[in-house]
Amino acid sequence: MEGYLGRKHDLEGPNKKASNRSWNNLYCVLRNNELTFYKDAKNLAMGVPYHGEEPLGLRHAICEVAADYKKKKHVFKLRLSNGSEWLFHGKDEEEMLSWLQGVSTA
Ligand code: I3P
Repeated sequence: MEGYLGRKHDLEGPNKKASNRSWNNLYCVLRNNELTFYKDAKNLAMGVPYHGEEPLGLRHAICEVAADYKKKKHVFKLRLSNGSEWLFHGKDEEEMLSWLQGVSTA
């Protein structure tokens, strides 16, 4: 699946806050157990990931509704096996839940 989500990097590793903590609206692509980010669909077509980032490997990742994050609605949290954590913001509940399901079953 693919589409736009807001993204915030919360933790870089266990108990280590990410340095860049701002929200970005990114074109997200879920394929082959990996989540890759692009500035937009055009950059996906050109194969140019956002800021040259490596894809996030979802093996052993944990994904759940971010019930403790109160500043926005429709946010889910992704914790990777290396301890890094990311927040994702969908435009509505349905979009958030479909990504949550997709990422959980990746
Ligand atoms: C961050 C930005 C984020 C904010 C974060 C700030 O500043 O305002 O929106 O997260 O707060 O550090 P900057 O863009 O200058 O990097 P929230 O929207 O969740 O508040 P935080 O450090 O408390 O996570």
